[in-house]
Amino acid sequence: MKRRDFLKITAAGVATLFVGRIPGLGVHNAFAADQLLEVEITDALKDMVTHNEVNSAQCYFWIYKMKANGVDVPADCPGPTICMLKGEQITISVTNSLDEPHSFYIPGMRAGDPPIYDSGSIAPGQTVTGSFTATQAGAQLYYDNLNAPVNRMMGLHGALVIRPDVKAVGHRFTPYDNPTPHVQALYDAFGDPNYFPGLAWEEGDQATSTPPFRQYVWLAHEASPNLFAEVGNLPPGQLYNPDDFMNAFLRDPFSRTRSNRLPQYFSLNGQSGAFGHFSPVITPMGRVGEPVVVHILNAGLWTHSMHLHANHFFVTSEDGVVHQNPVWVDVYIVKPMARVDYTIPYMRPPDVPNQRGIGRPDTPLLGITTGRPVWPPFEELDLEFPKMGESVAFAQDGITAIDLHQRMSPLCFPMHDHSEPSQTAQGGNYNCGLISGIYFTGDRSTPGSMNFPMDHDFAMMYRNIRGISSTGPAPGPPPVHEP
Ligand SMILES: [Cu+2]
Repeated sequence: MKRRDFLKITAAGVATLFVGRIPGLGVHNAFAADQLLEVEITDALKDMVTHNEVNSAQCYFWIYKMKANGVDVPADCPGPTICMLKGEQITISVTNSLDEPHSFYIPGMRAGDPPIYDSGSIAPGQTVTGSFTATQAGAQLYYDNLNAPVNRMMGLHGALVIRPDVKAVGHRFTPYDNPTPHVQALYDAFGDPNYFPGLAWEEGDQATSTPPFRQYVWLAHEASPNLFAEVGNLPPGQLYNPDDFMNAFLRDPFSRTRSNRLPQYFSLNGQSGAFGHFSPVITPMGRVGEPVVVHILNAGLWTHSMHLHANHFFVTSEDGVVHQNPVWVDVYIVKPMARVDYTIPYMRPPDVPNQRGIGRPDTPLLGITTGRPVWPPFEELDLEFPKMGESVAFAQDGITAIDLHQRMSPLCFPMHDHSEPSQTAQGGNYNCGLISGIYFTGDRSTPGSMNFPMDHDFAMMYRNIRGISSTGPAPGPPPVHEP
């Protein structure tokens, strides 16, 4: 088995390539691809989430390794996220450095649309050059569609996000070039203080490092070190039978020694557990009322059911089709190869509805469950556990008083997957799998709430975002703890 590259585990997350004029999202490893993208199809050995001195925990992958205008993009599985504005063009040159035919393929955004790009079969050692124009807005996978699903599952996949370049007169931007009336109405309501007291989706604010068009990609995949090594060890030119691959990956009997070929690692954007949860390109960080859209792409063979805490989200698009009536839910099914957009409104958590909606000033403000007002957020304050000012004693440890109450902001809530096997690594280690979260970092409409105490994980996330923002201010001292 060749291992042309070695990928160390990192909390940085998958790199993002911005083509042309897209404003920076303030994310790690952001490159402007501009025109020329050189892609090499190669292989790599990667440290996995449980890797440490005792447990080597590595996995073999096939990867798309890229150069943007001659500059190396950090290699990983999946490949970099490519962000484009509708109308922009990219020149792409793909070289196959592996031993069997491979491809670079981007299907159309909607079923029946022609492919955005198709390199066709690229022989070992061969280079295929072409170009494509971003003619449809939305999020889509790029992947190797040969010997399906083997080549894609081995790691040859990544995300492409295309944003509309114009909006309808009198309306706000949505992530779509064909929004339905209800999705348009939802995005029009963002930024309206009567409904969502914060910046609209298309609005940014450099002073607070808040980018416009806040978008994230959750690219789901799962890896089997034993099966992937088996594929990598085949003699040059020999293909792994796809049916055998599916059977091994999904139906191998369980074993206590990890010798089976079932997936052992479940990831978002190639990251698992804490590495995913603390990655600023995976876990959204925002302020009350300031929406983000999360493009969920499932490159794997597993069905997911991703549950976001703190906020219900609107499912605004599915498989490229914008929903007529975006449902407002807290968990939604994501099948293999499915594409689902979660639009997260960033309501103040918990999103306790009043009698006619969420905190609208012109409607009765009584909470459905309590009959008490939902604004100011007494319910949230009451839900602090334990209540503010109360202390907990651990007599057996000689500790008499610890104030354990959880504050309002900054506060991180989890996103976990209701498909339980995905929450583990190597058949154990719960919470080492496909997870993410959502951070609330204050409320710009409430005086004083932009100054908050820092804790370690929040400070790390905040530094990450401020430190690498291409358009925001230089990193400054962290906000101070209010007395
Ligand atoms: Cu849940």
